[in-house]
Amino acid sequence: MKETEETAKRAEQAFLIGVRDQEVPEAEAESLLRELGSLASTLGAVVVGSMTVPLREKHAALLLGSGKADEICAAAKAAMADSIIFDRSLSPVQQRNWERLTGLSVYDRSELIIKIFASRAQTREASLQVELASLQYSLPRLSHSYEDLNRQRGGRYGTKGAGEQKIELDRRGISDRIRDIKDELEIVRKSRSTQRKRRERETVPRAAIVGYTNAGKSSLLNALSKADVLAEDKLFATLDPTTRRLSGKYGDLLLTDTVGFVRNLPHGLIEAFKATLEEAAAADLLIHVLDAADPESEKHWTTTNEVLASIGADVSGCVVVYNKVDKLEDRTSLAFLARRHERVVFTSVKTGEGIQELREAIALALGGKREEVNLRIPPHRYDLVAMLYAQGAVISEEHDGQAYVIRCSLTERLRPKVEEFISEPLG
Ligand SMILES: Nc1nc2c(ncn2[C@@H]2O[C@H](COP(=O)(O)OP(=O)(O)O)[C@@H](O)[C@H]2O)c(=O)[nH]1
Ligand SMILES: [Mg+2]
Repeated sequence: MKETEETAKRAEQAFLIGVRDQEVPEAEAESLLRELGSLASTLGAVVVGSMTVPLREKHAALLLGSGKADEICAAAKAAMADSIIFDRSLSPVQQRNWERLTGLSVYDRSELIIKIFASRAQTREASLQVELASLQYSLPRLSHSYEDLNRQRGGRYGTKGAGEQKIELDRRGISDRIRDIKDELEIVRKSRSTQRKRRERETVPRAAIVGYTNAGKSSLLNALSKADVLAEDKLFATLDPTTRRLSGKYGDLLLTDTVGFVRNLPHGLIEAFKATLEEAAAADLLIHVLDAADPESEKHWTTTNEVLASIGADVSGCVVVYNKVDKLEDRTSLAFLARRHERVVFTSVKTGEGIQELREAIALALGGKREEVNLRIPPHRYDLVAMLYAQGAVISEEHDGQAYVIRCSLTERLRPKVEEFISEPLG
């Protein structure tokens, strides 16, 4: 029992296996492996080692030859790994064989992605999409592995309805479940407006960080909140773990890290991905992070915007961030990029360059959507005055004998709350 508790507290230690073959040359295999590492850390795992192996012919039992398999097994154990994650699809049989061989939890890229989606799904729709994807895409593997993970780690993963229940389902039960999910999805989609109403009640502006996995989204979120002492104290338990609250001269803001885009996302996962992204992407401001040193970043820019547009996100006025500029030997291309985007910041989390500029760009972009007004608030509604102060919206306060006369700067979110007390709009 004690041992289980300790395992549950410790982060999963993952050993990653990249695979190169005729279709995936060395350089691409390495970059896919880096992406896999970033995905693993998104799930909260710690990467304790990795290896890229050549695949000349596929072996039915273990994908790789038994000599390579033994080598991987030894390396993973030496690194004290709890799990081995393959960058290539494993069949259910191969997965089982690997687990028998190593005694560790073994899974592949697709399953890792589904686990991330499951852990990030905030809405009913997203949870359903993730469950649907997991049932359709790789059920035998998943059911087996969720069961395994739940046993090993006290049910930390897939706890949002995507995992546990379906283990008991037989094949017929599964197709029934798929039909039920599709029915429920229809209903949930129709009631989307309810979710939107809930969001409108939030008063703090929200910004979401989007972009490809490995661009540095989580690093930037950390860097931005670290520079802000207040942010640490304000890590409210009610916020989901990917959201931080920042404070600044323009008032508070919530900054959300989203599930990153993934290269070659399996088709069956696209809807689940969009649903997971949707809630965050409805933010007041999008911060689009790109890897300045990645030759593919131009392509990533286009794909990201296309997907965001398809889920109805507002990509206009977004803050574009080219991160990892420390990796560039030649910076001449940045001048071109600077002209190309309306709001662009060049950053390096590694050196700290541009982080302050980014904070200002975010504040400015959000501030641009503010409106200055005069309010006359009666004494019995002092709660509204207090709320405006809490939001950092108050510019000046006076009392004219009957009411509080407040000059303030309103966000789109705040406006409806105090609308009836607006006495005169200011220029
Ligand atoms: N050289 C360099 N590496 C960075 C920078 N920002 C992030 N990284 C690294 O890039 C990898 C991916 O970062 P992460 O924040 O996990 O990316 P995410 O997947 O977009 O959240 C990590 O190994 C980071 O340490 C940067 O500005 N410069
Ligand atoms: Mg991340």
